[in-house]
Amino acid sequence: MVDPVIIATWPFGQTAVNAGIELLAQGQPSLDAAIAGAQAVEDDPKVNSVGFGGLANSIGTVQLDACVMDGRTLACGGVAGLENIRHPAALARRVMEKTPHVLLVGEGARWFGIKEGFPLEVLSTPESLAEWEKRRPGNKAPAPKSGGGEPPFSHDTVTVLALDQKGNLGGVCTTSGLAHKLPGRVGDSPLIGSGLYVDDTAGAAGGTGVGEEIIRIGGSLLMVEAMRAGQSPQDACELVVRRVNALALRRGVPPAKVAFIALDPKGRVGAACTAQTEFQYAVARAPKQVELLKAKEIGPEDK
Ligand code: SD4
Repeated sequence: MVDPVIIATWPFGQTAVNAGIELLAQGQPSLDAAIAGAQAVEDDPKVNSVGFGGLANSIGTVQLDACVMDGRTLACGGVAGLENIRHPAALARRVMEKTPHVLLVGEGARWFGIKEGFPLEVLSTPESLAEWEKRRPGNKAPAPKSGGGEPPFSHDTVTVLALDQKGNLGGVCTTSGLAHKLPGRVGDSPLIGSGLYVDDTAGAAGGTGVGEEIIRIGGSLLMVEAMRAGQSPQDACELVVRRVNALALRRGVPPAKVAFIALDPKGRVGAACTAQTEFQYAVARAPKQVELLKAKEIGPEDK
């Protein structure tokens, strides 16, 4: 039997790993634990970047992105630009399990959710609307221009990676994406290989931050392939951050704020982020043993 472990992005990842480790300790599969953990964050209205209470796009509509992946078989599913359904990760799982497809978008994803019995809801809260208004472009000094043409926002996708007692890996990535994004904009989070990739034979990896920069380098697949080639999860995360930095240099822009986490089949974890991202992540190895850790920051000049 393998000692289970679960890892999730940002301080609210503690909510996710707390929920997920209970299931793992009972012998539940990694994907179930990762989805339960992600859903605890989706349901939290205080987290205004994931699920219910997420920040809206430029025309005031909340559009959610999510994907899930099962490391045993590489089965995966995703939804993008999803409106009015608060549990995009659970719906992504239905795409994986009940359709021959990997990704459903927009109205089609919503239609599928209704068909699957998901209730329709207004996802904005008075608090998320107030925060959205505060962050309206022009309401505040613009953030420094970066590789992603980065507007002022905080980075708050929840990506959850889990290893269960049988040694299988599962992962979830779920977000409302960048606040004030263009309607229809899809980030890295629902894209297999970008926001998430999971393969039992190599490792699991996920990202958060400016999605355009993560998509550009296929961030999560890159990390998993680095682990397959023998790198530790920590080295794999640092490799992709260096890739983001090098690409920003080539493009003549400051590196975007991005962060990555990784977990291998041995239960080793890693995390790294670009400069000034101040990325923290949560790790649980047993119920009541939750740690919040600070990721290594790597700037363009760091070797
Ligand atoms: C996106 N990667 O939509 C997401 C946003 C994010 O922390 O991670 N914020 O680009």
